[in-house]
Amino acid sequence: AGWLGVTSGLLCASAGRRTDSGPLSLLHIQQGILQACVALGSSCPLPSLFVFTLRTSRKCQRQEESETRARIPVSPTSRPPQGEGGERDLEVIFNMAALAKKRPETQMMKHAWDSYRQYGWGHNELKPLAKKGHTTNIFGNSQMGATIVDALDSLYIMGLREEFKDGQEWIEQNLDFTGVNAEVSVFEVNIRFIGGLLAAYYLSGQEVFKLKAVQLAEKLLPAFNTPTGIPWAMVNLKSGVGRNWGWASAGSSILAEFGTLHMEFVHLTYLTGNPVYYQKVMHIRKLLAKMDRPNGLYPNYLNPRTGRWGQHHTSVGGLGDSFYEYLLKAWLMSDKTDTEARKTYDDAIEAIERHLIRKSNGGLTFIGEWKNGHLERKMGHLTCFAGGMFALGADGSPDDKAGHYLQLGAEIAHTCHESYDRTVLKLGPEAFKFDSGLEAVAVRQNEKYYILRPEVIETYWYMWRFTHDPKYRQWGWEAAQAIDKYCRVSGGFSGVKDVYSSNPTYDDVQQSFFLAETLKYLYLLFSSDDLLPLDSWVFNTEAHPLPVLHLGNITLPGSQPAQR
Ligand code: DMJ
Repeated sequence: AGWLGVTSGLLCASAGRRTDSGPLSLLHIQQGILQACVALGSSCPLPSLFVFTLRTSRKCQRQEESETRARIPVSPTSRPPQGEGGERDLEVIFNMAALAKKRPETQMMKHAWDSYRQYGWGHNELKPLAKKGHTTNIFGNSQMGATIVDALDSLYIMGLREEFKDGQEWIEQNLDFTGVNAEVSVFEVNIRFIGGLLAAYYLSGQEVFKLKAVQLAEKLLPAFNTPTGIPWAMVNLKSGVGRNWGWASAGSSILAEFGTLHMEFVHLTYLTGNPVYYQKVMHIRKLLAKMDRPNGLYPNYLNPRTGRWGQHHTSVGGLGDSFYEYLLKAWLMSDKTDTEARKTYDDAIEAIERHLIRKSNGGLTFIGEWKNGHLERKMGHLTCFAGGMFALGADGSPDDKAGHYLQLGAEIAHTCHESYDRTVLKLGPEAFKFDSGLEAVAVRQNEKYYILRPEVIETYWYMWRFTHDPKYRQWGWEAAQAIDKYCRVSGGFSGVKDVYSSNPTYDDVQQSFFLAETLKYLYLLFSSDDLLPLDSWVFNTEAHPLPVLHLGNITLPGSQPAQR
């Protein structure tokens, strides 16, 4: 019985769940240890076993807390009509989530938020070492509180009530786009601000979030005034003048930018009844469908004046990534009625598998980059999200290949875990190679940094949801511990410049996506599947959950009747 206790503890520790035989108590496991030690005599490693017991008990306790959270009623399908009952739901969720506040992921969130609150409030991001606000060119010179908007739904889900209210108050009083004379990235503003506001609206029912999302979307619309309707990468929120990044091939717009608007824009039309948003993104889709694709692949660059591809560079990481993600998610978000999106996704992935996915000599599956007919055997941290995407798209894939795509997802998760495990800090580099004897390691100094990115943990979470293999929780826990150990500073969390150095320097930026994505995916990884179930919610590329639209016979303004 004693050893059974220890074994059960091990099971609980590795799976993060209670055992079938019922809840474990600390006493139960301690009894097991003592009995085992009596049998082992002087060779009994009592101190280590005691440490193990305490750790195990903590993990089991965390699981029980997350199971309590499972009862949180967050399915959007059961929401009261818009604007009614939001406050009541809020109460229920926050009360039920009281236990969640003790969880390590929540504590990390609190440290990140409190630091931003203290030193960077209202700025877009935080410099956690300098202890002041941080601004990047993606948001121009604005002070639009990107971290507040990006973090809202994570705060909500984690039950951080005061913090959520504080963020809401700031938004009500300060988030006003009318006079903002800043040139912002259309893509970044869409995924972080519009996505964040819409998710906060759907979760809390507070009208203010919807209102602000629509006001902001209006300001982005001039970006679509190009000869082809493919939007500019940047737009000035005041003048409406748009342009592209200077570094992009031949004045092109970027596939992952103009191809990552669909989810938010369809929701905007759904919520407002205004067809314009839906029409803008469907126009992009139609235009792409008519174009020739070299080797069946989508190049990352498209010129919005001429409608021609720029450089033939295809990537599932930076510049390409979320275009593929949004094809799949458009289908999921439409309650699987948007079969055109699904078919486009399947065709794109088929070509990617043929040309970009390989196995290294050491047996690691990787996704390379296609440059003018040549495969570069390098994979980015950003590309690691694809493990989760393949798993999410497995169900519904053609030719009964569900098992194949789930397996591919698992292989990518494994490769990305290796990229973490082969570093000194146990944090993943920005890019890693599979060449000349190299396996999942960065070579160039400017590829060795980790900037609090979420993609690997995102994939662990999807893989956990679809397989319940405890290794994904184990890997997520390793990453959480490494972040807490090496990226935590007194003024928040910072990226590090070299994951292969035991004494790394900081980049002094607390990215808003750390609060929106990295910590949210970690939290979800250790929560029950009932929290934001994947048949009711679809996460935008910034981890903002948007509900599946069960439209039935209703048609969106500007659309054709939905076909099953
Ligand atoms: C996030 O802003 C989004 O996930 C985006 O799609 C690309 N990556 C960053 C975080 O790494």
